[in-house]
Amino acid sequence: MQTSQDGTGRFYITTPIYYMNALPHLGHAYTTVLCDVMARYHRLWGDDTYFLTGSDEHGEKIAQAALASGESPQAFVDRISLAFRETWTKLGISNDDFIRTTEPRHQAVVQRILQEIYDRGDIYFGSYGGQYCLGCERFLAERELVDGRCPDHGTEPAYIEEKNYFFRMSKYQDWLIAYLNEHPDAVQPEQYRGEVLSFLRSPLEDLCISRPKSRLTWGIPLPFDDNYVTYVWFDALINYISALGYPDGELYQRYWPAAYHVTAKDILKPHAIYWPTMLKAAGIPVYRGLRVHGYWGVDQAKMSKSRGNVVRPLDLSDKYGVDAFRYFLIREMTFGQDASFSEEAFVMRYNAELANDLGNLLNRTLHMIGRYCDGRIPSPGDEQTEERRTFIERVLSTPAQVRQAISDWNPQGAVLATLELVRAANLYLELRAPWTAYKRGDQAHVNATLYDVASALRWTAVLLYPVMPGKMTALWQALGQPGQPAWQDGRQWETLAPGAAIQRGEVLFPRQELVLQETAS
Ligand code: ME8
Repeated sequence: MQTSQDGTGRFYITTPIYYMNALPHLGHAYTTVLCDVMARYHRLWGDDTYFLTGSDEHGEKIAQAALASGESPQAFVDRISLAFRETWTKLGISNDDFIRTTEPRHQAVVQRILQEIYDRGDIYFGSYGGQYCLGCERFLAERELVDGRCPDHGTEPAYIEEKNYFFRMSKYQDWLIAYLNEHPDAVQPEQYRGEVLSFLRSPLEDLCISRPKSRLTWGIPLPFDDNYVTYVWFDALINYISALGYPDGELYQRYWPAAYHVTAKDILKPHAIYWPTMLKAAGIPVYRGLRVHGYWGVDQAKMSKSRGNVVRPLDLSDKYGVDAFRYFLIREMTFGQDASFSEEAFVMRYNAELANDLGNLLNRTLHMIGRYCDGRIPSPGDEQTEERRTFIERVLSTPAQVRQAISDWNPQGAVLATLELVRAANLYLELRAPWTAYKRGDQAHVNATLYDVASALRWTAVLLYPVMPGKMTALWQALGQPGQPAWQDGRQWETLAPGAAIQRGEVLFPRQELVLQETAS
């Protein structure tokens, strides 16, 4: 059976490399957790998976932030980049590599690609004046401005005119339109693909790809003119292949054909327009897919430093546990749409779904297995009733639903399908009432019921493992299973071996009270 979306059994997934001008917030955590969850699902069913994240360390925005904090740019990015890596470790992120754009391995590839495109005649020297948004680190077309301001940053762009190098992006406009039409899967969800195609209906301008060193020194020098450094996007996008050791690296050969980039909608254009045309100009195949998600707001407002409502991921994971935080992010946001964060909603979901639905099911099941079955997973027996068959069918169809949801880039759907299974198991317990069967001495009924529910819990541990690796390992071990949750293909029911001794440890998801603290911004 082919196991990945590209039919090769391989899966390469990347986060954006975040700007190292401030500490990570909820938005960065979401994309990174999401990619981690996707990578872990693919690893679960045996795909050869590679997961990359990293840091974008050059450019004016970062040089200014370093200046403001009184540090050299290098010392500043060293510090922030370390903070990002520490955050990812604490959030259980299982990336295979972390690329920094200040690393020589990256700079060498950027210079090589610049030279290649220059030699092919697609980079030229010219003069340009335009509206530059520092927040976006790009020139905005007049038609992108709203009331003279950048719609994303709410700031007025600065008019900049200077002599620079340009990438002949306009030359690739027709090619890109044809490519996107022939590869409808390249940019998804559909609304974002539509946005790109609609932007491409107007003429595409060439891309300014340099900054004079007289104005900015914090960047990679152009290999063909030492008076200039590379523009941030031309530098940053290349991380996706420099980290794989382009052009000769084994990792590049192995993973580039299976590449999926994940970003939020703010950087759709650089990823859907600049990057494919850059790749085309350099003679490199286009990535397999760009997957674009929406924006997190906080309590219905935009998250921003000036509003003082920036959500720090470690505050939440320290308070409620890393797995609960990961669960909420994936469960709450529908991929592609915007979502709003509030601690009330977080605690409500936690209590209803993790503490009640899942936590109580586990507590009751372990308690009854302890009491009625000598603390060992009972034998399933051979009862063939309709209600039992229906439940078993239900359990066995869930793994396929989860797998389909992941292949559709619907991780929320994967979580909800598993949650439905948990709810069905709670109903099954009520319906079968093993406690009354025990009183009347019907041990076969008790055993069959508790075996079935324990099997559902076993699958729950497997199916939610990518989202909550720590807690689902604890659940798995509570059921007396060795090691960590493992996927088993096939529809066989008896994957849970009878006789295993259950382990009753700490409560998996203790109920939480909502305590809101004033947090310093
Ligand atoms: O754009 N909701 O870096 P960046 C959801 N360095 N996701 C959010 C978010 C929010 N409110 N805010 C940020 C850059 N993100 C470039 C990328 S890639 C070659 C170079 C996430 O630090 C989301 O993934 O501004 C978004 O696309 C990214 O952070 C932007 O990060």
